[in-house]
Amino acid sequence: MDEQKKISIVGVPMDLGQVRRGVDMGPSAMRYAGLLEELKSQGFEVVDYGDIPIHRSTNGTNQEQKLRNLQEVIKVSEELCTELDKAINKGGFPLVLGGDHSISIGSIAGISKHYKRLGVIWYDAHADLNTAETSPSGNIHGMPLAINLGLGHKLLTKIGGYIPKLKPENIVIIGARSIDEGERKLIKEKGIKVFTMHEIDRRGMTAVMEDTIHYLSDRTDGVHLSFDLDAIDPIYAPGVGTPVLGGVTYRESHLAMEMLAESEIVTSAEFVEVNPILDHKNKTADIAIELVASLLGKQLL
Ligand code: 4U7
Ligand code: MN
Ligand code: MN
Ligand code: MN
Repeated sequence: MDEQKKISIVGVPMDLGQVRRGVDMGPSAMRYAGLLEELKSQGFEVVDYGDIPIHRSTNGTNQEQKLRNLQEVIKVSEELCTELDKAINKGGFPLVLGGDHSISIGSIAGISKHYKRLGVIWYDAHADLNTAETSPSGNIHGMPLAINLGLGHKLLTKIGGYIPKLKPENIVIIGARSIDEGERKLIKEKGIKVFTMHEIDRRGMTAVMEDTIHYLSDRTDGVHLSFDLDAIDPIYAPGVGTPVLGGVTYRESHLAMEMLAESEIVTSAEFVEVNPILDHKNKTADIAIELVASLLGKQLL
């Protein structure tokens, strides 16, 4: 990384993309875990833009329907999109703190304006490729990747004023182990590259990351890392809303971040789904901070 590289932090205390309270405290938990201090000690200039305001209506809209809290999610997404667009214009590496994964509708809308062929690494136990039609839950945090592909409710896909934000061939999903029927269909239909836990077990994280880096650097002009902490096994990262057994280990995740740092392909990142209420002594936020540090070039020696 360049000397005195600037990191631009934006928090999104969003919990309306799902039903478990607590993930709105994710940005506080990561700041409390020492994010700014860590980055400064690594020699970065850090600008913290604070948190995007979350607008809550008394009961939430569309509560019983297929897109829970739709109006609230739209509003936050538009604001996050604008804020990130401005932050990128001022220079600096955008680092977004979630909040549930619905925030990536707004973050990728703001970021992909700046790239012709934005690539995305979706590091997650889930594929987040549902639409209202396929979703078993109606929770928007299970839909952001589909929305960024232009699939789903028009009010969500058109955030930022353009559709789509991503091309299916510029996406790599890593760590998936809970994929719904509709998502499986979409992955096959669109030819989306997925390294499930099976590939990680079989070939190892080194090979998976080598392939990912090679694949994306050939075809993209920037890469956004969307890191859902539930990709990591709940033994290490229990503070997430939708834990799934059999995840990526702590060390494998560090290795993945270190290889990304070395490759220098990542141009923005977000860390989402940290839920301090479900956590033990803030350890999931601690892990997130350590992973940010590795991603930004921290080495053991
Ligand atoms: B996360 C789920 F059905 N697929 O759509 C859904 F399993 O951002 C879970 O990855 C989504 O944490 C998880 O509700 C969304 C479910
Ligand atoms: Mn997710
Ligand atoms: Mn997930
Ligand atoms: Mn989750």
